[in-house]
This record gives sequence, C-alpha cells and structure tokens, in this order.
Amino acid sequence: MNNTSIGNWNDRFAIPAIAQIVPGNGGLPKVQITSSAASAEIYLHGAQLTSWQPAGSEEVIFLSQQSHWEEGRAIRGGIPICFPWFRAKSDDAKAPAHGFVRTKAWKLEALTQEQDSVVITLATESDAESRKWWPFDFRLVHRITVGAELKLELIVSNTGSAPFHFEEALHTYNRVGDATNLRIAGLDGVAFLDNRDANKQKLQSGDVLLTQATDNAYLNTQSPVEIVDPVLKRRIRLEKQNSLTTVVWNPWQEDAAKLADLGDDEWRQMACVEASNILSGAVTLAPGKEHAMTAMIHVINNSAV
Ligand code: TA6
Repeated sequence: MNNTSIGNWNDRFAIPAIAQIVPGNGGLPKVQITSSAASAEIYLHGAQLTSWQPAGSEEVIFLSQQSHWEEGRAIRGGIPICFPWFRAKSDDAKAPAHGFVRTKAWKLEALTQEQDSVVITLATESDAESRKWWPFDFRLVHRITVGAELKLELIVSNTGSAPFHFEEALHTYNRVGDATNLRIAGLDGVAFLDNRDANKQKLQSGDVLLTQATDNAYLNTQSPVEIVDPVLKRRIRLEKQNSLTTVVWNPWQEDAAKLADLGDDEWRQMACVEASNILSGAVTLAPGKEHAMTAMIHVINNSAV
C-alpha cells in the first residue's frame, strides 16, 4: 500500500473531519472514524474492526499489543470474520483456522453518513486463491455502522450455480476489566458444546463465570447476551439477528501462553462473545440467494453490575 492508493481512497471516500483512510499498524490501510457519536478503526485487512469507543465510554474492543500486522496472518483482537468454516476445516488440517477471509485485504466499497453514524461497506469475493480451499463462488459484504451503538452486518451471497454450506462468526474480542471478575448473562438453560472437554454437550446453569480456559458453543440461541463488568462498571450487550449460535471464549493463562500474538497476561482483559452460525447452526445457501447475520453491540455505563 502506498500513499497514492491512500490518496485515491480519500479522494473517493473520505468524509472531512469524520472519516479518512490512513496507514495503520504494519502499514496496513485502515478507515479511521472520529465522529461526535464514536471513534473507531476498521482495517481493510480482513474487514476487521479493531477499535470502537462510543462518546462517554472507554474503549469497548480488545486488541492484543502483540498482534501480527501482515497479509496472510490474522489480527489478534478486534472483530475477526470467520468464514466459510469455524475453527479447523473438518476435512483439511492444512486449511487456515476460521477460514480464509480474515487474512486478506477486502475492497472498500462505500463510506457514508447516516444521521450521527458512519457506515463503512467492505466486500470480498471468491477467486482462484479461495477456490484452492473451497470450490464455491461467493460474495461477502461486511457493513459496519459506527455510532453510539455498533452494528455489524455480514451478508453472504451465493454467486455460483451450486448450493453451499458454510459456517460464520463475528468473533468479537470484548475489552473487560478482569476476566476473572465478570459474569456473562443471557445463556441460562442453553445447551452448549464444551470444546475444552471433547465437545461434550452440557447445559448452562445461570450466568457464565470464567474460572478456567473456556471455549463454549451455545446452540439454538438467538438471545441477547450481556457481559457484566464490575471492574469497568459497565455492561456490554450483544444482540443478534439470523444467528443461531453464540460462542464464549477465553484462553486463560495456559492457552494464552501458546499464542505468540497474545501477551501472557492479556487474557485477563478480554472476553470473546461471538454471534455465529456454526455446527448445527451452519447455513446452506442456494444459488442466487443471500444470508445476512447481524450483531448489534452497545455499552451501558455505570449500570448496576
Ligand atoms: O472462538 C473460539 C475459538 O474457536 C477457540 O477455539 C480458539 O481457537 C479461538 O477461536 C481463537 O482462534 P484463532 O484461530 O484466532 O487463534
């Protein structure tokens, strides 16, 4: 990426004093939003939001200080997009974890204002590289609305002649005061697969408390989920549409130590709660059809926690 492309992007898309494209970490281009309602940063790499701070709130999104910033590698933190599979590809151990769209540059298609929000539209589509891993034709649009609330829409279109079956996730790393001192409400009574215990099916009893490495896929649930954070004195609320599964993940000390792009103690400042369609929630899409999953995130400050 060079200054010419930055200049061209800004000529086409910049909103003076509100939104511009600038060189980010590793020289990767990012859209920088500084509106009265919120500030945010979205990298074209993976169409990945890495920061959202609504006016009057502290930063809501966690970003590792040890993340890699290069083509072909995922950013650690923010909101990675997992598509067209989640975790390892079931029939190919060599395939990239969480699919292949979070490690490539997406195309910036639009940057507009809607009332006091800024809407960023990014897209990617199948190509010779993607077909090496997954022999289907698709177009993916990620539309992000940055305002007092954060809205993420992931729209999958089948542009080919055969139906395809896919998984997807908006793998949100929420920034928390202390992962050992919070509760995650909204999943009481929901069945989940515990990926830390041979994916055994279990039943959630009460709020989710993080007391060890946790990697749960909650099934058949469209419920809102709240991270209740007594340290930062706030609740982060996730509402979702067209999403049948919710993933809760924290690597804890032992798994964090295995991640070169996550500081050994950074696990304490993060809690992943992910709108998704994985496992039994995976989607089959006919040719010419599209599927839109939406996540809405907002912060309630100084609430009774
Ligand atoms: O969302 C939970 C999870 O699937 C965990 O199993 C863990 O692998 C995490 O994603 C991080 O995956 P990544 O490939 O980004 O290291």
